[in-house]
Amino acid sequence: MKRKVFSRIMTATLIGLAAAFLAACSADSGGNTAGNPAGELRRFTLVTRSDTLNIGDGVTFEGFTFDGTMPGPQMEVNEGDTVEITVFNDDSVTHGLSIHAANAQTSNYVGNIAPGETKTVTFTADYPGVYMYHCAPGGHGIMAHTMGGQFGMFVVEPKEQYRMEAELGREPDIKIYIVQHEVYADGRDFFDGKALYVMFNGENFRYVKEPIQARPGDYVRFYYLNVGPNLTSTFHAVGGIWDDIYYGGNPKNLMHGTQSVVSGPTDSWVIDWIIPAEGPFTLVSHAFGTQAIKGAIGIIQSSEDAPRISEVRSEGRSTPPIENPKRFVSPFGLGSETLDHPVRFRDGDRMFIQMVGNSYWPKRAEVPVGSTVTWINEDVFDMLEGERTGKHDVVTISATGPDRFASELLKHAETFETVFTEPGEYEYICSIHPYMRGKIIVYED
Ligand SMILES: [Cu+2]
Repeated sequence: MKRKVFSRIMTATLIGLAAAFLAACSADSGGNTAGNPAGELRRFTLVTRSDTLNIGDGVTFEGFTFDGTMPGPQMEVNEGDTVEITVFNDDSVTHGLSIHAANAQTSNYVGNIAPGETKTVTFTADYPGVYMYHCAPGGHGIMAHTMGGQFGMFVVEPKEQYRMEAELGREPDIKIYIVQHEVYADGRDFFDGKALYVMFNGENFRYVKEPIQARPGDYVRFYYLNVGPNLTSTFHAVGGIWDDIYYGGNPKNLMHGTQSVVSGPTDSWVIDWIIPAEGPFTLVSHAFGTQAIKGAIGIIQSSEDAPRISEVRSEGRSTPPIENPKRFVSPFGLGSETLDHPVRFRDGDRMFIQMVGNSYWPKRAEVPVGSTVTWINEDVFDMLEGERTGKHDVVTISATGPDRFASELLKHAETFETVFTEPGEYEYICSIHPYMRGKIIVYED
């Protein structure tokens, strides 16, 4: 039966069940399972939705989540467990789930989940290690939704002990679960790999603001996952050398004594380390300009009298968004004017608006009366349909002037143009990805 995936697909009319699923989620997901005998049935429930999140320091983020946090819930099982994950799509757009801990094509069972629908996948956790999961509506949507905030960590604790644990005869003093991930301002930057922020567990400099407390000599284990979705990280402790590192977190993949671990998108490590002294140890992705300086820094504060903590979990913080954020990051929507600057075109300019990474770019364009504006679809994945495709259109949803426009669905490199005859503000969306928003401001020349 191993490695065999069972599907139990329940089509749903499930508003009543949603509450039950939410309750089940808080009851079942999360929590350390170490000590359970192997081979148990472990049930988890995830809820997909559109969300606005507080990501710290007066900044909010609008995207998609599992269970309302970015990263989503951390799930842990033991090697050999049977894992059942139910996904309820509590949104108006299609979502799904891809779970790397299964040696099986899980998106066949929990991919492409329509609004209001619930699907379940069951698999056995055959390989120990630290795994990524992410949204999987299918096709182009998989990439867009993963960038949009839908990802998390799934840990399969091994039957075989890690070397240091066996040698010391005890579990680590502290388990630190870290998901490194990028935040993008828009789909153009996503294409170009130009992250706005790079975070540990959902917040810039989260563990600089709240250092992780430890004592000299503590046995610390990191579960480190680089979600990406684009950048390759080099995780390092300033003032330390990693004692034991395990690629993917599998006890069979042991190496010793390195200054860093290299992780492409979705790569992971288990790192066992004895804290060598008192003092701060800065945790950092050593890609300084593209990652560390943008948020991928944390601190372990080591002192003899540090308060005792047993774990640091990887879920994003669950706090409601603040009321007047200084910045509103919305990769698919209009975002903040100070981030998503209006681009002012002049008479005689060629005026192109790209559709790229499920966003319009520039999101706001100012054009003189009489302008012809051309939209061009730079998304390449133009197969499939609905949430799974990179085909887009432009449709007016509100206007203070008389001009209205509605294009055909554009495939890659196809264009649509329209002329603006009167001043006004014209807001538009993509009819099949309605969270994509753009604005044309027509001014008197
Ligand atoms: Cu999704």
